[in-house]
Amino acid sequence: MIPILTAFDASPDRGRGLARDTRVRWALEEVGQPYEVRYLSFAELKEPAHRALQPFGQIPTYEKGDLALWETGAIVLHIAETHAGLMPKDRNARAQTIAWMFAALSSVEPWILEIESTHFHDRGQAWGADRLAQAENRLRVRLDDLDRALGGKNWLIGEFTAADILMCSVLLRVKGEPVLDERPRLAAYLARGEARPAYQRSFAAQLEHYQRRHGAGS
Ligand code: GTB
Repeated sequence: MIPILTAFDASPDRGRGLARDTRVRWALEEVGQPYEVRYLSFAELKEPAHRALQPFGQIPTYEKGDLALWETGAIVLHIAETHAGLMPKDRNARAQTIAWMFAALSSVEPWILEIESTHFHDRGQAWGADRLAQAENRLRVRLDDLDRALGGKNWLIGEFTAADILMCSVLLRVKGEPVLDERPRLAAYLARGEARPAYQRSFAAQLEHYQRRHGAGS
């Protein structure tokens, strides 16, 4: 049975791979699981049919047989638990992998989202500059800690796991920015993730959809 994902029909990033379906595609590509995609307009996201799959009216979702799942952390964990290749067999290494998956989504990603949200919503507000400075500082501290924990390893727990898919996907949001470039080990870690053929395929698939539907130059 082929899983079906949902994704933006017209991703606001014009297919640069920043929407969260890319991390799910990446996981599926890593384990060699073919998938289909149902593309949704912004209006369709908020319709009852989609909210029945995703309570918050967001992408991505994952349907396979009688399972309908949402939240990228849960989806990637499910893929890792039902296919070989993304989750170590050793019990402690598995627990460490899951810890890093949570860390990517609850200890690192929120500060990146806070910066983006402040840029977007609070630009020009009296409190905007202070809020931005605070979020940027928190992110710097978190990335210093992440850098130290990664150390000289290629991947978070040594071997490549589902945790690296989530952590690299989160770091992609600050790719090319000083906060990442000033931490060369983290920039190199992200580059290793992006160089993986499975990531390349996931990126190409979502870009191909955007360009076919909306044009390469738009
Ligand atoms: N915690 C959820 C998860 O991990 O699955 C968050 C899901 C989520 O934020 N989905 C976003 C969404 O559906 C798309 S990924 N938003 C529509 C809505 O809430 O109405 C976030 C995103 C969107 C666009 C870009 N971009 O253009 O660069 C990047 C990331």
